[in-house]
Amino acid sequence: MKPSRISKKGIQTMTFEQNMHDYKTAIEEALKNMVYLNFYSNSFQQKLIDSMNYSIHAGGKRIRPILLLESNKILGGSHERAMPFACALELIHTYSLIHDDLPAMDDDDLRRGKPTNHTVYGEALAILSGDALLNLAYEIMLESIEDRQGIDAARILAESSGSRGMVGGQSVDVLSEGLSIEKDILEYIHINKTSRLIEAALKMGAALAGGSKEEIAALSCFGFHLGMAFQIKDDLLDIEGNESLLGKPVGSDTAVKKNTFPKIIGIPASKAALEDHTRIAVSELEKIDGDTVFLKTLASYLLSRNS
Ligand code: GRG
Repeated sequence: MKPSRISKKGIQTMTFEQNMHDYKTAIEEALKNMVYLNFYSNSFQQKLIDSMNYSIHAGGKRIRPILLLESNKILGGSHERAMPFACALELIHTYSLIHDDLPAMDDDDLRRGKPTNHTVYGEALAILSGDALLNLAYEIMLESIEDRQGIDAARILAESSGSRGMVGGQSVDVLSEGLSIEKDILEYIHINKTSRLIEAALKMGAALAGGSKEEIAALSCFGFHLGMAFQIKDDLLDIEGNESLLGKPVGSDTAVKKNTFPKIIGIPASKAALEDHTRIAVSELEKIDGDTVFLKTLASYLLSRNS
């Protein structure tokens, strides 16, 4: 990784785009090298492995593992040690998208610009590949745990993605479809369905680096608000986005009568909430004594993203 400019803080940093690209390449490489996904080639469960690989390598933005690796880096952690945890997080995110697209949930045909997993491999294999990715995530983390910090990181992911986090949020989302809900329920859904995993990324990276209580709290708070902004932006893109850039149809939330921020509080208030969450997120970084320029730029990149 070559440094290409000097930041305001006088620390040599790469340009944001180069940094994103390098992180993404390293994550793609680590995901490709996961022996578990290549190991069983030509075996009886080959179709399952193909289906898992299909979604993992379908071209995600890798935002969550990037956030994990950066928060770990800011606090002086080891990139190599954090990478298996970053991969585990991306595996859990990918499983959630496969299951979210199923006919029993959002019933979507396109994801990341490609046919969804169940439209290619069938519903049964899509369910099973999601299950297998979830298990693989824990297998990878357990094999990488060296100390208390690794245990903490794995526990954060387990809690944030389970019934008190992402799965809990998804359950309320599914059950409230077509119903008229209050803003606090909508917030519960968004906090848990989307924000908790983004917050977990920051928290896991900080825990792996052995960050102090205050540092972990500030990075978590950054992640929480960034996650909320991310979901509100997703809701807005479903109304105002461009289908070919998004890689999925626009208007699908309205079609399935989903409860979204624009539906409950309107588009102008949603845009204001998006900016508020981004501003609060960035202000939390002032509490960190390290180079947070990349995270700040990433927050404004997500605010203006179109995919
Ligand atoms: C099925 C247990 C279970 C959970 C599903 C993540 C989720 C919970 C549902 C996805 C619904 C959705 C589209 C929410 C909006 C925010 C979000 C998670 C978008 C997808 O994440 P990106 O944009 O996707 O990071 P890529 O493809 O870049 O990885």
